[in-house]
Order: sequence, then C-alpha cells, then structure tokens
Amino acid sequence: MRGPVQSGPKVHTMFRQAASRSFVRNTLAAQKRFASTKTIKEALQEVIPAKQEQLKALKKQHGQASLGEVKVEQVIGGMRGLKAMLWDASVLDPLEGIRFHGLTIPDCQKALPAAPGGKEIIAESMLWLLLTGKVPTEAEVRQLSRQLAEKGHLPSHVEKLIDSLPTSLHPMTQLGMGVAALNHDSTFAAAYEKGIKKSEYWTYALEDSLNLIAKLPALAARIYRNVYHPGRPLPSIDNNLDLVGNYANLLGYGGNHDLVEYLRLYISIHGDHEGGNASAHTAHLVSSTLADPYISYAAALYALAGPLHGLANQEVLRWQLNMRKELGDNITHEHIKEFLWKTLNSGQVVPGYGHGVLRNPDPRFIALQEFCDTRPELLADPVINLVKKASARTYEVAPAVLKEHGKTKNPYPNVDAASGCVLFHYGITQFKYYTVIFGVSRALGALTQVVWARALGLPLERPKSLSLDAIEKAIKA
Ligand code: AMX
Repeated sequence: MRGPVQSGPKVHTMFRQAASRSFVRNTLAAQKRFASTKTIKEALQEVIPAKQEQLKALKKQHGQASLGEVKVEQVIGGMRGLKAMLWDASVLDPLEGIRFHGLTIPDCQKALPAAPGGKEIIAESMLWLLLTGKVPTEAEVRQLSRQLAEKGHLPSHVEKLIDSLPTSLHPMTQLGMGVAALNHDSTFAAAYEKGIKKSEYWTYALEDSLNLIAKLPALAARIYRNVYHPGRPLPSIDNNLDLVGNYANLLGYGGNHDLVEYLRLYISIHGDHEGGNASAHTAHLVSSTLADPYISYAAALYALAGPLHGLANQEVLRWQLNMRKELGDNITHEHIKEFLWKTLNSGQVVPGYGHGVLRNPDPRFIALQEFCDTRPELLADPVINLVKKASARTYEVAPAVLKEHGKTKNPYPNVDAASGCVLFHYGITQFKYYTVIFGVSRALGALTQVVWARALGLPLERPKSLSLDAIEKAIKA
C-alpha cells in the first residue's frame, strides 16, 4: 500500500478517500456492535444488589460470629494474619498465591481477552473481572478500551503542575501529586458537596475511578518524558488502542511489540493482591472517610513508594546490578551465595525475597519468568541471567541462604525479583521509574474496591488502638 500512497497527490487523495470510507464503515460497525454490548457500569449495576443482600444477611444473622482471636503478636507485629477488612475481588493463599474472583493467573491467561494481535491479558480485561466478578467478552473489553482512551488526556493544570516539578523529584512523588491534583474534577466530590443520597455514591466513585485509570498512562508517561527525555514530543492518545498499548506509545516504546505485551501482562497481574497490602489498604482507609477516589489513590501511591512494598522492584535491580559490577558476568552459584551473605551481614534485606503473606514462590514471579522462557533473546541477556539462567540464578541460591539466615518466614522470590530486569532489557533502564508502572497497575484493584465500598455502604474505618500498658493490663485481666 505504501508505494501508491507516495507516488503522487492524486493517488494519495484517492487513497485517503477510500481509507476514510473504510474508517467510517468500521466505526459504524463498531458502534453497532458496541450498542448491543454492556458497558462496565451496566455490568456492575447488575451484580450490586445480590452483594448488598449478602452483606445485609451476613450482618444480621452472623454479626456477632467470631473469625478468630487477636493475639498480642499481631497487634505489635503489623497485624499479620488479622482478619479485619472486607475485600471481595481477590484472595491471597499463602501457598498457592493470588486468585482474582477465584481465577488463578494461568486461568486468567486462558480466559481473559487479549489485545488484537496480542496474547497477554490486558488491563481492561482484568479491571472488568475485578470490578464485576465476570469474565468480559471481547466486545465488552474493546468498548471499555475505547471509553478509557477517550477520557485519557490530562487537564492542562495537571500538565503544568507536572512540568513545573524538578526532574530530580522522585517519579513516585510526582505521580502522587498529579493524581491528587486530578481531584479538581472529581464528580464524587462535586456531587457530595451538592448533596446526594448514599445509594448513589458508587456511581460517582465509578466515574472518578474510570477517569483516573484512563488518565494514568498520560500522567505516568509525562513524568517519564520530563525526567528522562526532556523535550521529546508526546504522541496523542489513540482511541483504537488498549490502555497499556497507549501507555507504551506515550513512553516511546509502542513499536516494541514484546515490550508492549510484557507491560500488558505486568500491569494486569500487579492489579490486585487482596486488601491488606499497604497500598490497597491505604486506598481503602482513606476512601472510607468519603475522600474522593483521586486523593484516596494518591495516598495509596505513597504507601506503594516504600522500599518494603512497591519500591522493591527498583531496589532489586540496583542490587542485581551491584552484584554484576562487583562479580562480573561469569558468576557462579558460590559467588551469588557470598554476595547474598554480604547483603544480609550488613543488616540489609535481600530485595525481591520474602512476603507478608506468601510462603511459596510468587505466581506473579513465575508468570513473568514464563514470559522470558518463550523468548530466547531475553534468556541471553546477562542481567536477566542473574535472576534466571540455570548456571547462575539468584533464585536457585537465595532461598537456601535465607533459610540458613533463619529470619524470613518466606525465603522465596516475590514478584519484584524479576519484573525490573525485563524492563531493563527492553530499554527502560531508569529503575527509579519502575514503581510508577506498578502504580499505574495497582489502581485497577484499589479503585475497584473504593467503588464497592461505596456500593456496599461500608463505614468509616476506625480500628481500636492500645497502649503498651493497656496490652499488659488486658493480658493480666
Ligand atoms: N531479606 C532479609 N531479611 C528478611 C527478608 C529478606 N528478603 N524478608 C524478611 N526478612 C526479615 C525481616 O526483616 C524480619 O526481620 P526482623 O525480625 O529483624 O525485623 C524477619 O525476616 C521476619 O520477617 P517476615 O515475617 O518473614 O516478613 P515480614 O512480613 O515482616 O515482611 C517483607 C515482608 C516483604 C517486607 C520482607 O520480606 C522484606 O523486607 N522483603 C524484601 C523487600 C521486598 O522484596 N519487598 C517487596 C514485597 C512485595 C511487594 O509488596 N511488592
């Protein structure tokens, strides 16, 4: 097709007219198809009444039933294992890992629609599943992609804010600021100010949440551009692309199909990890004050920015690259063992290992490793080798060392052990940016539950705290 288009103005015009007719035909066909397809709001509206009934019955019939005792070690030990919050979309089993509405990651890889020409789960499919509990059809997902793309641009005040920040400010700090500033246009906050019924809260929370998810790629990509490629023009959003396809384009990597697919997988499977993790829990807590979804998620991003949580993916790469710098490329298991002990003996944690709940290798880590297994060029990369290759995998050495060290309850890799190395291979070498990608992803699960908390009318979160003296008194009583 390229030859005739470039051969003369007349042919060019004819081609443009034909292309435009075919575009109109395709758009009309798409509109017709979408007209008979449920929107995500309609799909959610259908499932809300049954859940409201379930909650009402549970409260009425079993409100006083016990879910277990509270131990002193839980109160002073970061509330591990304490069953204290409602989170419907995903459940984390210590041995098996995460299930999204009952589906494991491999189940999702089989059932959830991919992008046209792609194989990996896309963010819209995961969002639909998390929010409605249903596997969407391809038409539903395409419609959602278009809906998000159409809302994807940033308001000018947020562009100006981000452009005014020093490039030395951590990208996660910038992301949280941009998300908070988007609350200028919160429909929830505006409606609340006007006065709305509690039963309508969820519709505004949904509108804000979809708007925020839609705008995250443009916001996150603007931060990347400003910090690492100042002056580079940002392409406009393509209404025919999925959320992550657009994100990759805006980052400047849209032409690399494998990276786009990796980002789709990465962003879908990081989307939710039940409710107790620090970022999800923060969104839930803040939104329980009826703060709008934007500021609730901005708060969550600052929890994600801690090195024991989402920042670990940047720390893993820093640690692996230091290992390579110190030991060179011909690293043996023995070398890795020594490096691990050096880290532990200097009082630091081994980033990418251990977990607050998991007691086995993280299935998200496994899914990302399998992505590498199908691509020989990834397996040949020395940085990925450090994590993966049979002769020198950190994974093959670290669990035994951590067991011998004897502190961590889970000596196995978590998702962060591998995720950054693949980004590094594909050219996203700026590891301070990695947690931003995690932040684009975690919005799927955290905001889903903000919407459900409003649909179920959940109250202000307010647990009881105890002083040390009060704990001692309670034990003696
Ligand atoms: N390296 C060294 N020591 C570790 C360790 C690791 N990877 N993981 C846990 N430990 C230590 C803890 O620091 C703790 O030591 P302490 O008694 O001196 O305080 C002890 O082992 C017991 O900890 P635990 O009960 O096994 O873990 P936890 O629930 O308190 O913490 C986590 C979980 C993730 C914070 C911890 O494993 C850790 O710091 N890992 C490294 C950082 C990391 O990879 N974080 C990412 C987690 C996934 C995510 O949220 N993205």
